[in-house]
Amino acid sequence: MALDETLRRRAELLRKEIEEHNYRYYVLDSPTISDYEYDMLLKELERLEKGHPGLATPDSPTQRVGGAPVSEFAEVSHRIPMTSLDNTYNPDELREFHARVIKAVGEVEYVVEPKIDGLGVSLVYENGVLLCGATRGDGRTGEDVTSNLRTIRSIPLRLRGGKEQIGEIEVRGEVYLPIGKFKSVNEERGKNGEPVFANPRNAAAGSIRQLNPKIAASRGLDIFTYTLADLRGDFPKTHYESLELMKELGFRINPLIRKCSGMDEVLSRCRELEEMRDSLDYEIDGAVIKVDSFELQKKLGLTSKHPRWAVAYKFAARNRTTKLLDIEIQVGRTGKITPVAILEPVNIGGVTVSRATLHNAEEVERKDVRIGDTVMVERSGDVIPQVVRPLPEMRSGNEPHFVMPGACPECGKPLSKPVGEVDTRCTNNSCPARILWRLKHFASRDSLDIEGLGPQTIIQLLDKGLIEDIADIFELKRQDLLKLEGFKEKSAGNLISSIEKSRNAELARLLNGLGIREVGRFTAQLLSSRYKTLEALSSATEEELAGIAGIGPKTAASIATYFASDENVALLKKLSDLGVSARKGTCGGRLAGRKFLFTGSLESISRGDAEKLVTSQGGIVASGVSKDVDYVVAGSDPGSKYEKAKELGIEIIGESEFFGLAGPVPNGSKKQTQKTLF
Ligand code: 1X8
Repeated sequence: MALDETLRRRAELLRKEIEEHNYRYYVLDSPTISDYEYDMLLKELERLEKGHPGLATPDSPTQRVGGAPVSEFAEVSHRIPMTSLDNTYNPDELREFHARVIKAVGEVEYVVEPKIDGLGVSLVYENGVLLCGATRGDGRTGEDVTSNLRTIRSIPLRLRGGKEQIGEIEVRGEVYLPIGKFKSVNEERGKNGEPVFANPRNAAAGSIRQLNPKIAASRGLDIFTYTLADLRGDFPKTHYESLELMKELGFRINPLIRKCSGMDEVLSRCRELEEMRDSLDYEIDGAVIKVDSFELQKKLGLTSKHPRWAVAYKFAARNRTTKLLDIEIQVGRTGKITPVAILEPVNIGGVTVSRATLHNAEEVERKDVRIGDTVMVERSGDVIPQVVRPLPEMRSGNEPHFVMPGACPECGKPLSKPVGEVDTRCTNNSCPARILWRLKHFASRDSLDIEGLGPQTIIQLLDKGLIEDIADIFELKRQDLLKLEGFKEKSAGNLISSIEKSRNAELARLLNGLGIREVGRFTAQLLSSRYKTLEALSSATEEELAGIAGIGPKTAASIATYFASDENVALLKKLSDLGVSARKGTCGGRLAGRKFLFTGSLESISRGDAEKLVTSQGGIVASGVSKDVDYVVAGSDPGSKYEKAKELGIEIIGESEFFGLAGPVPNGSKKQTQKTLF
């Protein structure tokens, strides 16, 4: 075989394999190889294509990231218009919709789906390969955002299941930014002095309309697809079947979609979806109800604007206008100053909102929010409510501008705002607000978890001068506690014994509790498994820390700075003199030091959650089979790792044995909800 042919075949094989892993990771949420192994495959393909440009194909996974920036998007006209849905706002309106359907075509089955609050897009495939991706635009004409959509790993670049011959299809769906990603994108933008996004939908729209695909790629967009159109050949008879077909073709379908017969079932499913609203990792603003049969859909037809066979049932809006009564200054644990809007209380989707973040002084200025303004307030998922914008037409003209004070409202020391930074800070380490935060954080569940030492008790202890820093907690006596309001012999005794218990805390908890900037739970865990003692960590150099996988230069610098401060050294000595010592080993410790390798797909938990469970219990996740692996956890369809593990005589366990060792499945594991998919 000619060399070129060998290389071409290798490239083809790599592309197939990489897309398969993409699918397992991004669509099924059940990867079968480690990130490292995946990167190695991708790197090999990149090298091949770079060395032999003729080998590159448009559906290659290397083409997902890094197309060249464009100056504007081309227009795309939709062959089938992208209609919008008619909205209903209460059960009565939904029953009216049902009555119209019944009148026209008789009894029907419905499919009820969550309505994703994102950005509608269309994806056209030709001969099984993604040809064009466009925004909805005005429904007739959208924008060609193919290079940005390619960066979404759950969009197949090539259809799966040997269906390449399927001809030309169009798939529609909703691109969205997961709420967790929305929070981090906004946090980053706030830090850089860029305007924050009001909600995940704006963030998704802004990301898809990025002219530079590298930026779009960095945001972490995802998609749920929900419509299959224009398929030549064997077309399914119902919408539900078309969803199943889309799943086979490699598309990501929302796991909460259900078939319902009759309006009572539909309404009860809508209520269930509304109840789930706050626990999802994406925003939904309602439910979509569709007639399942395509034949009946066709019979029902369209009005000039909307299909007659589908309707949206909208949940209560997540934004409301209210009065901005004042802007307060909040001092955080690290001294960061946040302007907080004090609002006339307003109910937003079942939650009373009386405070909202304004992020920083620049943001207040940019939005031109003034005290006394009527403002639009928005709440997404469990994110802190935000002031989106003022309504200037409601002004009387007497609304004063906000002025950032020059001194900390808590300690009176001057505030500092280094040139080039966005955040204003109180740099006084002894600022009472900062001390209170530090103590609360130290006693909190993720840190030392001192039961009975809540914010109210801490405030009383500070007020009475019984504590000033975290070490003072360990000098408290029963008599001290009896001086506090609400403390009796029993409660005082209980608190003293929970403080005693935490004197010998796990290193990861102690590290988290110290409140070192950039060191949260995860990093604390990582550091504690690497350095078994606080002393060892404190003598690590910045370079050494930066060399640890998972620790960035900023975190390394922050840790080094923490341990270089005389004040912190004195605090740590005080803790140690009081007998506070970090226990060796890591948090939880049920799996301390034991190494696990996963292969095959797990039933009741996602791979990511299973791995987190291992690390949270002090165990280690291995990426390949080797003699030092203690257990191989085999799910269904285990791969070659299983054979190799058998060869090496490593103990192979199933899922239930794994949970026996590690403890129960944590709540909210993604896989638990996905199990019900179809
Ligand atoms: C819009 C949306 C639809 C669905 C989910 N989210 C949306 N935003 C769905 O069908 N599952 S359908 C739709 C439309 O037709 N405009």
